[in-house]
Amino acid sequence: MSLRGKDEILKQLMMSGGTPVSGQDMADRMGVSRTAVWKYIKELESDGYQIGSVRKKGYYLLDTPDIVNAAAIQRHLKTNNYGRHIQYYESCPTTQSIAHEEAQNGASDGTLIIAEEQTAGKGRMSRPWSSSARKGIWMSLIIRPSLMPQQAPQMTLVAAVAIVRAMEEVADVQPTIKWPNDILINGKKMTGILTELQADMDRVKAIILGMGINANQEETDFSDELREIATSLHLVTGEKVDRSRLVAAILYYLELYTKMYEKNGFAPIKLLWESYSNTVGKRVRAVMLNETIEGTAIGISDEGLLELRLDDGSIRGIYSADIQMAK
Ligand code: BT5
Repeated sequence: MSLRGKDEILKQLMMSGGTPVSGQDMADRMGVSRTAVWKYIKELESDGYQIGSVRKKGYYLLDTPDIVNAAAIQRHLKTNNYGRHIQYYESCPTTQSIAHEEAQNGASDGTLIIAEEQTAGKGRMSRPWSSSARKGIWMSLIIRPSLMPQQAPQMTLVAAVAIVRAMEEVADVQPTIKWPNDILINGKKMTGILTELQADMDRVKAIILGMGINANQEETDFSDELREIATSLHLVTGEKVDRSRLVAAILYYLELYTKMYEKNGFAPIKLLWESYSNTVGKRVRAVMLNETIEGTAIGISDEGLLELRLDDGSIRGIYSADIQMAK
C-alpha cells in the first residue's frame, strides 16, 4: 500500500482540527475506494495514531505519536519552499548522504531529509554524531540559494541564528552560539551544524545544511563521555519539546534569513549572530589543523571569519577551527 495515500489521510485528519471527516469524502477526494481508506486508517493506527470514529460522520484524530514525519511537520509549516518536500526515515545511516544524493538527482530548493534515528551520524571532519532514536532532530535541508561558493560557509552562521530564534520561540530558552557551528545552553552543546557544498567554480548548486538538535534526551541517553559536554532542550526546561513544531519554526526562520542574506548580504545576519554569540569579547584558543593560536575574539567579518586580536595587536581572521575558552 502506498505511503502517499496514508499520508494524505493523515493530512486530512490533521487539517480538520478534530472535526470528523467522512470516509466517503476522503475516498472521493483521493479517487480510491472506502475500503482503501479504511485500510489506511488501520495502518495509521498501527503506526501509533489514535483515531476515533463517529457513525455517519467519519474519522477524527485523538492523538498523534511523537514522530517527525511530513504530515506532523507540515501541519505547523509557514514557509514557501523549505520543508514542502520531506523524506522521512525511521532509521538511516546519515541524512547527510541521502541529501547529497537527492541534491545530485535534482531535488528542489528546500527539500528536507529527516530521520528518527541515525546509525552513522557525522560531525565535521567525520567525527561521530550521536543520534539516538526519537529523542532528537536529525535533519539535512537541501537549499539552492543564489550565492557564490565562497559565501557558503556563512550559511552555518545563518542556520545557527535561525535555530536559536526558533528555540527562543518554541521552547522559551536563551541559547548562545559558539563559533562556528555549536549552539550551547549553560555551556553545554545542544546542537551542531554541518554545512556541505555542491558547487561549480562560480556557482552554488546546492548547500546541504545538516542540523543535529538534542530535543528530548534524558541524561541516560548520552554516553558517559557526552554527558559531560552535551545537553538537550528537555534537560534544560524539564518539558517535552514538540519536535515537529520546532522543525517548522527552524525552517521558517531559515527561509527568512537565507532570503535576507541573498538579498541584503551578510551584514544583517552578522548583527543577529553577534547578539547571540558567546564567543565575542572572550579570550579564546583557536585549534586549527596545523596550529593553535590565542587571542580575544572581537567579532566576525563580513565573510563570516572569526576575528581574533592577538597579543601583538594584530588581527587574524579564522576560517575554520575548534574554539576553546582560554583562561
Ligand atoms: C557538529 O560537528 O557539531 C555537526 C553535527 C551535525 C549533525 C547533523 S544530524 C543531521 C545530519 N546528518 C549527519 O550525519 N550529520 C548532520 P562537530 O563540531 O565536529 O562536533 C562533533 C562533536 O560533538 C563530537 O566529536 C562529540 O564530541 C560531540 N557530539 C557528538 N554527538 C553529540 C550530540 N548528540 N550532542 C552534543 N554533542 C555531540
